[in-house]
Amino acid sequence: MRLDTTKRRKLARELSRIANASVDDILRNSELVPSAGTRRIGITGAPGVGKSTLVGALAKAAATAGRSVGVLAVDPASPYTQGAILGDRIRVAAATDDARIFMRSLSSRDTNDGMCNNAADLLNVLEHGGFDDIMFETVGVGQAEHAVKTLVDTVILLVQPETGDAIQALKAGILEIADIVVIAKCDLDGAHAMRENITATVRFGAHQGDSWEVPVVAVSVEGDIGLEMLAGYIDAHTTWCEGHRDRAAVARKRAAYRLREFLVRRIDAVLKQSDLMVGDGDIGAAFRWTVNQL
Ligand SMILES: Nc1nc2c(ncn2[C@@H]2O[C@H](COP(=O)(O)OP(=O)(O)O)[C@@H](O)[C@H]2O)c(=O)[nH]1
Ligand SMILES: [Mg+2]
Repeated sequence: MRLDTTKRRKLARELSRIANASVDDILRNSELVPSAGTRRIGITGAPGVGKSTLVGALAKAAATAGRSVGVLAVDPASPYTQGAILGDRIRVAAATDDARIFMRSLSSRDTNDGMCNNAADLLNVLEHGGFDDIMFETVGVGQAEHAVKTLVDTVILLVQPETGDAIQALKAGILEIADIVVIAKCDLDGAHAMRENITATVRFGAHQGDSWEVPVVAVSVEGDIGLEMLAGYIDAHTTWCEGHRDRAAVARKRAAYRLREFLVRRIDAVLKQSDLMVGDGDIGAAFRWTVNQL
């Protein structure tokens, strides 16, 4: 599939509309386009770990192989706009000219939670762009961690040598959400030791309790190392999902995520009005008042 300018603009406009939609807006048009069943790949990790660069390289490789890719990043620092990757610091800038690639970044709703509004709806809209693959880049903190696990099929977690990333990842339990761990920027010192370390941890944890063994891959986009191997693991995980995941159960989880997000936003809106009531001491009354406002 190739996107012409008209299709690109239309998709970009639709994504903006959904990104800014209130819960009521969404519910008014709640016959949301259903998921098209497109393969969804989540790329997550700390800011600056190399997510956007890796997404650019993976998208470019896919496009070269004739696949089309739609990318959504929840991070305004990600250098994408209306279907392009910005800035010459990204070596894969050529990817942007590829008619098979569409990239878009959005702001997260606040700095702590790392997720945008209506993520489930945005991914469904992107799917209906007709791409072969969808990639979803997030910083993987707060709600974003839960969102990426629920809303994508394959979660790729990036960690970087020479930082506290590995320790942080272990502490935060974020390794738990990974289907594939990437030691990013493996051209930097310490990548090998880190790979050993994380591999041991992942094996020890054997956290998924199923037949998928989480691979730990060292990748450098700068040095063109490990990209093919990573693409191979992504394909292997897709095949594994087909054999081991119940699509109906996945759809139910995604629907539950969507409902929960709407409810949380409504509760937040109501709480903004009920601050004074909570302050006056009668917590039971405040609770009943708040529930009644929903
Ligand atoms: N040495 C090295 N630097 C990289 C590599 N990949 C990305 N970077 C650099 O790391 C910085 C952050 O990259 P970016 O993709 O924006 O990270 P993000 O915030 O996780 O999306 C940029 O300056 C990149 O050029 C790599 O493979 N090796
Ligand atoms: Mg980025």
